[in-house]
Amino acid sequence: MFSFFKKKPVAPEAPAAPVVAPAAAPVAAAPDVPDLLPIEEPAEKKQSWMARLKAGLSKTSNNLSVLFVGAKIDDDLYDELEAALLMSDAGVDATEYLLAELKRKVKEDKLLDAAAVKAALKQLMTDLLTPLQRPFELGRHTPTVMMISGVNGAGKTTTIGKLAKHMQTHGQSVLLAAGDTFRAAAREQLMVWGQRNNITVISQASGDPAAVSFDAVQSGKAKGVDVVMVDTAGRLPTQLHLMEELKKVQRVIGKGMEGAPHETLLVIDGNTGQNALAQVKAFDDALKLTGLVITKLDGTAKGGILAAIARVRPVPVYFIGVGEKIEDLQPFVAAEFVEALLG
Ligand SMILES: Nc1nc2c(ncn2[C@@H]2O[C@H](COP(=O)(O)OP(=O)(O)OP(=O)(O)O)[C@@H](O)[C@H]2O)c(=O)[nH]1
Ligand SMILES: [Mg+2]
Repeated sequence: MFSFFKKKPVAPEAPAAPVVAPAAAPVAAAPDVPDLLPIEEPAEKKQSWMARLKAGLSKTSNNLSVLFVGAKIDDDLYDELEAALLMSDAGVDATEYLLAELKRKVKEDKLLDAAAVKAALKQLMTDLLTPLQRPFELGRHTPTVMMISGVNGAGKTTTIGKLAKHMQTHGQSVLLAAGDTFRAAAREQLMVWGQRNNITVISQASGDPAAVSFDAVQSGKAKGVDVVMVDTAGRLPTQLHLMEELKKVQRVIGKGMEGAPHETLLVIDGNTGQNALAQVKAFDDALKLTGLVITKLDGTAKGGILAAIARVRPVPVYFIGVGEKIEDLQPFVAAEFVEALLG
């Protein structure tokens, strides 16, 4: 079973979300929102996704796997494992944590062969990453307002495009705000894309990102659309005035609709190494992120950065991307990811 979005069929004040949406959804505000669970992926599609994820993370998985081939369980193995984890972008904290836990497990369970130690590492990694796994919920608000942030070129606009199309195929109406008002080309890119895909894009030539976002939220409310996604211009966390501008966009969205944005996402390029962790910290400090999207795991990404995030700043990872096609963006599933990393 494979789900892309999780629909929230209960009223906001209701307690914990059910794992599977009941068939008869008692939604007062949006009675015609279709049930989005479960969604079966064709086996061959799912396979090609795993193959791409595996290929993307092959550098790390090769480095880790080779250590365990016919290895003795000794200090040399632990030293090499430490180096391989650090090389994978796991960072010092997660590396030390994983090594200490692994040593404890080896002793406790009296593990004697390398394959069993590798299996124990796999389990530890899965346990570490599982808290990052969180289904993306739709249907709780009308509209669900999402704001997308990130450094330049991380994959924000591409991700918005893919998410919009996925949402459309799940019967959701989508409206986009061209909040990247720095470059005319960025606005054009989104407008053309919107026309081609029959998705309304709110844009303003006179570029104030907060105003565009406000308009989009107002329009989304008036039209009763399901999802409003606000694109923003790329910026570095060190560009303090631009970070302030982003906070303003977020505040003004809240003036357009109370409680919005319901999701504030950070898009990270999976190839950025340890700097990705600095990005998560800085954007989270500024915006209180609700989730991450990690893109470009098909390139030279090493994957260990998720372990670093899990240990140091555990913001949920909603989606991961392994390419530029629509099906290349999928929900993050810890067990799948670890299979690709240590399979
Ligand atoms: N290989 C690969 N390329 C990707 C992926 N996601 C996005 N890209 C590419 O990355 C480049 C930048 O993507 P954009 O979506 O424009 O990035 P952005 O964050 O909106 O960039 P700015 O608005 O300029 O800050 C484009 O060439 C995308 O096609 C991915 O998962 N894999
Ligand atoms: Mg962009």
